[in-house]
Amino acid sequence: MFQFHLDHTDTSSSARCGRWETPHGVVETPAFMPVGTRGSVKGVWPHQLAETGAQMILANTYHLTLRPGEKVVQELGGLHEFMGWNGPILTDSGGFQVFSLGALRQLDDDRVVFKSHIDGSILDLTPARAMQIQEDLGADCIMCLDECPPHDAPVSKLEEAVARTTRWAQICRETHKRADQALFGIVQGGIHPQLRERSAEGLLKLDFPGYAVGGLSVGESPEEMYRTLDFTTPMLPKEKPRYLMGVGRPIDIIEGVLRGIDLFDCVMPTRNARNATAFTSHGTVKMRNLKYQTDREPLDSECDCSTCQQFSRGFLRHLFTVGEMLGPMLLSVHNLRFYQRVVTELRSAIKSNSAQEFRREHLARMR
Ligand code: PRF
Ligand code: ZN
Repeated sequence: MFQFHLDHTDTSSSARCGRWETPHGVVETPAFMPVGTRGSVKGVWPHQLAETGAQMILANTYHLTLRPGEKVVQELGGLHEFMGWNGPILTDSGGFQVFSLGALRQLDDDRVVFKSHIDGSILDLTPARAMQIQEDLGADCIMCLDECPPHDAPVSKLEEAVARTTRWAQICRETHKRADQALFGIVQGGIHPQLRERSAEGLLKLDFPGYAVGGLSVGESPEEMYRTLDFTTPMLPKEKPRYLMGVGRPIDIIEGVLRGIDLFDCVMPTRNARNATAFTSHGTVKMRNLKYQTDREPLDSECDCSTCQQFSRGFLRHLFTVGEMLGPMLLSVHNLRFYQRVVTELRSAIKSNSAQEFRREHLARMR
């Protein structure tokens, strides 16, 4: 279980393509995972997700433990059966959501206490509890409980976060029992080489089946994020999958792949779709714009998604103007297909040693 075969490494960069075997199927890497925070990729049927080329999707421990509760999900057959997605699933551990949703109450050596954003009840998340919840949910790949400080946190706070994340990773490693789940360690340490090194070193001793790079896309500049990847991915074992959490724009995915990242997730394609923002082969466009009122053309003439095969820009604009739910649904499918084409094209570019060239062409097209 969870064999990771590297097929090829690009000669012009650190980009690699591979095949990751999970109990619910193979993931060809580099891969992009759509986000289904509460067990649903908003507005998109599972069969449509598969049609966009999605192989693996992400769900969140924090949201699912609050509602409906992991025991309910377990009772209903586990996350795959519950959400009607029979492919691979990854769950995030909950720590990051506690911080980013401002639910944080108290952070100790051994736990993070938070107040539910739903009913105000107090929840107590320990590394062991994060493992129990994720075992009950039953995803294929689960994450250690970590601490992700904001970008502007003082270095002393970043150091504390690395120490806490390392200690918690140890507990997660010892507590986690399901052999049909891969548990990933998460490297923290902000944009500081020494802290990333310390974090990676502590996690490598625990010999996880894969490693995530956390703590990025939290307010630093794109250049700082790329530089951090420049020195962080080489600290991680070549023969194991590497996952860059919560990133990002299409260009960030390309830059991450060039630096040796295999897995990505981001709410951007679906969240932007709900705000009427479309990714196209020539950059992002706002579908509410009056200039589309009588436009008969498909959203993107170079797109092969089901939305672009059937509907005009004029119709899409109309849906958003009047607030029809079909607007976000159709645009989510289109944006997700755009992201999947980026990673699919990256995989073939890597095989022909032209990942750098792909990046140049992408930037030229977007201008
Ligand atoms: N840790 C966890 N989940 C995350 C992050 C992190 O650092 C990020 C940072 N971009 C997104 N999601 N557990
Ligand atoms: Zn399309």
